[in-house]
Amino acid sequence: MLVTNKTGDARIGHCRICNAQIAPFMSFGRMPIANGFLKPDEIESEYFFELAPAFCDACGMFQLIEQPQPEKMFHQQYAFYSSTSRYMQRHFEAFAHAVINGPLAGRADPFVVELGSNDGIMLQHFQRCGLRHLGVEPSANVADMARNRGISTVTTFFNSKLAADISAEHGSADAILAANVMCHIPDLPGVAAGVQRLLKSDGIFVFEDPYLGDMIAKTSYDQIYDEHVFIFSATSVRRAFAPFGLELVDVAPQVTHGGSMRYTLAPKGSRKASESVDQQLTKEAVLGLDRAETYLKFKTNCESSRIGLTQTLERLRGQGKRIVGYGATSKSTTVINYCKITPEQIEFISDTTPIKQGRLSPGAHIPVRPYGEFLERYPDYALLFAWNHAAEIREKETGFVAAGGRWIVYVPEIAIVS
Ligand code: DWN
Repeated sequence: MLVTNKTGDARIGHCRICNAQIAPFMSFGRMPIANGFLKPDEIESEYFFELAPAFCDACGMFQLIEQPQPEKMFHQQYAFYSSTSRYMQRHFEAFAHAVINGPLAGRADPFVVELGSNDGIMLQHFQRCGLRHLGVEPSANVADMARNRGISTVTTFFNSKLAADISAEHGSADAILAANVMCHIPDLPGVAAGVQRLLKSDGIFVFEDPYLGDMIAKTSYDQIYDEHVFIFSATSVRRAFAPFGLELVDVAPQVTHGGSMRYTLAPKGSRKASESVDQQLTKEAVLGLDRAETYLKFKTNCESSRIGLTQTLERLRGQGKRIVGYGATSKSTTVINYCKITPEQIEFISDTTPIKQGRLSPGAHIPVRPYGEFLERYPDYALLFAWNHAAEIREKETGFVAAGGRWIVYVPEIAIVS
């Protein structure tokens, strides 16, 4: 059953995929919009909801019990631009070329659709190769950026009706792609129906998202926030898409976003599944991803992580150390609010994204400042909120470490490193 709270947001008692009864196994408490970086005069009207995950025993889907309305999260002021990381730019270039040189190779005039195409970080490679493409992106500001770069983009949410419209205008798609998008969509069955409608009978649907197995193994609970209504596994993806005639034919782990999985699906019977699928399903059973006790242990690990981080920050503050956050990530909203981190503990959060600078972090209202301020006067410690970009960041911040600066990390465990 789906009920709405007094602000009209969906709070569920049944699984979004299979309708079995579900209940949260833990709560991270009252949480603001993860990308809701705000101006001081917006504090009064700041929106909160309860961040509480549940695991469906019946179909294995990990999901939020309550998710704010999409319009509260994705809009003209959406604060996340995919192209902020050089590493991610290279990742999406490689993703695009793997599709161009793999499943699209030899096809006459192929047509590619990307769901949640953001600022065009991936589609630009199809455009440069002169391939027919279309991005579907609901956040107007990032969609405008893509269009300004010549990437065909429509500003809307994807569903079965849009699939029919696209198909009527451009024909069926040879490939439908999505990166860090599918896990954001509460009506996954509706999107699966749209994919089924738009995809050619020999087409492929490839998407990647943060992987449940990594999140459990690393206690990276900060992957859980309003936008991520699902955290997928091969088990849950296979079951969720099967009713729409889409079969999981390949899985490939990715290092991005702290551990992701790329899933390839195809119309049933159109392709032979690779061995990777059965291997991953077996791995997930061994990891216990299908068992309720795994999530109770995860809850205990989250609580230990919170205590460890809080104590570390208090100890350093007691020593009079300056601590600055590095990367005003969506993930940091969960950490900051769950651990009740305050502007007294963290002086500011450094971020390279102009739209976040000069604003306050959601919930805790820690100032977000331009990266230049981090460089100008290094703090004693930097709390690495953008831990998923650690390799790229530590490579460029050798000056900080040389000046005696230290990183505070919390994934996979609390540590101070140089
Ligand atoms: O699914 C999602 C993922 C893919 O991206 C979205 N729902 C939203 C977003 O999540 P996030 O905000 O946690 O993503 P990132 O990529 O971890 O965010 C990195 C942040 O850190 C950006 O605001 C840019 C900033 N940054 C920085 O200041 N200096 C990043 C790098 C690499 C840097 O060197």
